Amino acid sequence: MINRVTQLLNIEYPIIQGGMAWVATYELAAAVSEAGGLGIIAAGNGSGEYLREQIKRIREKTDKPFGVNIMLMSPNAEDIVDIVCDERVPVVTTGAGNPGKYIERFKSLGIKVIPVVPTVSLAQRLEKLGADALIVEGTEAGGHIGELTTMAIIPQVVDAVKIPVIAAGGIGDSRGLVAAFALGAEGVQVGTRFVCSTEANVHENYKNEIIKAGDRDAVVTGRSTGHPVRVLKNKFVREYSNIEKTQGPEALEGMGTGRLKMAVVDGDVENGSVMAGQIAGLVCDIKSCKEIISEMFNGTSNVIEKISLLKGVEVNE
Ligand code: TUI
Repeated sequence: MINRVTQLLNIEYPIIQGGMAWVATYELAAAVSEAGGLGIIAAGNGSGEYLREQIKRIREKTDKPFGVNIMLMSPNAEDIVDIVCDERVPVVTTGAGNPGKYIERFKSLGIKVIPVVPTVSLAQRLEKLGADALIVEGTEAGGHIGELTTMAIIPQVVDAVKIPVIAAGGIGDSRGLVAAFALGAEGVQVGTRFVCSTEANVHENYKNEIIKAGDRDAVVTGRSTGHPVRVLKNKFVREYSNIEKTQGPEALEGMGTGRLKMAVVDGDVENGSVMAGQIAGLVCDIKSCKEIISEMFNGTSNVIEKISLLKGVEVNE
């Protein structure tokens, strides 16, 4: 399959793996890249040394292209940018902020830049500054989120920019893939579905929480702090939400620190933060990254056949 996204990234299928902190290690990223997508190592809140080691390991495992996600709210973001440049990582995705001031430096080194954006205005600003493509993420996604839904924001950004748009948020199977392309996207970013892959180095308790989740279990916390985060309901979410309601956002300061690692690495899914998107209710098994990708792309003809009655519909006036 050839389009602007596969050509830009030198990959077989226009699918990027989400840059999920603690989850997106070199093991998952290598598996996604080997399967023909673009695997992403999440720098998260980690140190520069951690990232160097991850880059070294993915290069030992695959010679396919990969990327690094820079979480711009991280206190280490500047160091991470230096390492990405020093290592000449092929692709950078960014999240949780505006990467404008770094774009020129990445581009001068031949590093492709794909920022995650939640709005039309940021999309237009970053196109002007030289972004190669945009990941436009709807509020259905897990983790730190914007307000607009994938269905509403994708076509608005597609109409506002010329560079390729990659849709994210709520995409986990062939139907989501076809829907994203129907909205004008030329690629998809998938997160939650890849957490439940055999290759994701994630505690089995975390994977099981996603498998068990129903349609209303992925809820938004911390709206009052200005940094809303989508997570699966648990004891921590109940305590956090109670404090948010009764004492206000100031009382939440520091309460989230270390919680994601607690869930992903230690498997404490009651006291930790189990970030996942609204698609969690749709994920009910663990598959290899290769199976996930091939089922998504092989399933598109069936979906397109089902919607083909829309072709040539005429409404008499
Ligand atoms: O970044 C994400 N998802 C994340 S980051 C993360 S780590 C974290 N943990 C606790 C609290 C907060 C963060 C967990 N999940 N997705 C990409 C994304 N980026 N979603 C929304 C945005 C975004 C928001 C505002 C991108 C740019 C932006 O710009 C604001 C500005 O400065 O113009």
